[in-house]
Amino acid sequence: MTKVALSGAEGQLGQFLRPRLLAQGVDLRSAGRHALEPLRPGEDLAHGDLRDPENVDRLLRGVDVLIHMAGTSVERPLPEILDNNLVGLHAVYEGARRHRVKRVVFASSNHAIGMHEVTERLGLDCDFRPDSFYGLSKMWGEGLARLYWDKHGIESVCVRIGSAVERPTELRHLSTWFGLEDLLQFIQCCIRTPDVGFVTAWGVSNNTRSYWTPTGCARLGYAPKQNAEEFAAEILRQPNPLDTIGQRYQGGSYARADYTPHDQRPRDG
Ligand code: 15L
Repeated sequence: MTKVALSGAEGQLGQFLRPRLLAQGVDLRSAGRHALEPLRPGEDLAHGDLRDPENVDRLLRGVDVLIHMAGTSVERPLPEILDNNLVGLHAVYEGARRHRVKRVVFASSNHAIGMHEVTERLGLDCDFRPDSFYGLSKMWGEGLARLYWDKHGIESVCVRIGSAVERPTELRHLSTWFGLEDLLQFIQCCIRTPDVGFVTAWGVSNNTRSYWTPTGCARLGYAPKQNAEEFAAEILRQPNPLDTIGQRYQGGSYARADYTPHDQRPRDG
């Protein structure tokens, strides 16, 4: 039976996935930075800062597939991003190498490409255009995952997660929503598919207004069933919380934050 580890189990997506994967009979080890309360007697748990190789060893011993949800998941000052999303991720991939983990599911983000304008429809081969240090760390993470596949044979699924929330709540979500049932299906595909090699996929539902294509992933057998359009009428009645800059870029508020207006940029020679 496939042994699966889930890091970041105390985070928003980890909290959603952990009980559901257990209920489906997945042989799961869950880990957070701090000790977790067991959801059932004898649940396999680990914890600790993943920059420490001993904690990584406890997380990965005997594991086939790591669902790596740990790390900083929003924009933060650069030193925090460097520690958690670069140093921490490197420690995890080195651990995967020590323990011959077959596959890592790396939670990348749409913010790695968030400076593309909302009028663009992007394929997976689009240029990286990070909208924040957070997005930049996800671009680096995808590069690290590629390195460990090419050089060390560790498979990775880099999932560029859109807006993984229970239901869309603002206009941007009509394009970026990753419904939680689709997220669960996506993770199940990542666990079950025999060989994937290195694959990048959009973590997105089958949204009519998606910025990204394809919304599914043939290599994983992922075929999203949810569509944010179902909520469109309700959302279109509400004001858009983003200002004109935020509305212009796919990354929304991440693109807006710390944005230098054109009249304050360097002048042409
Ligand atoms: C992300 O990557 C973040 O982790 C999440 O908090 C949201 O901001 C999401 O992207 C989004 O773009 O909606």
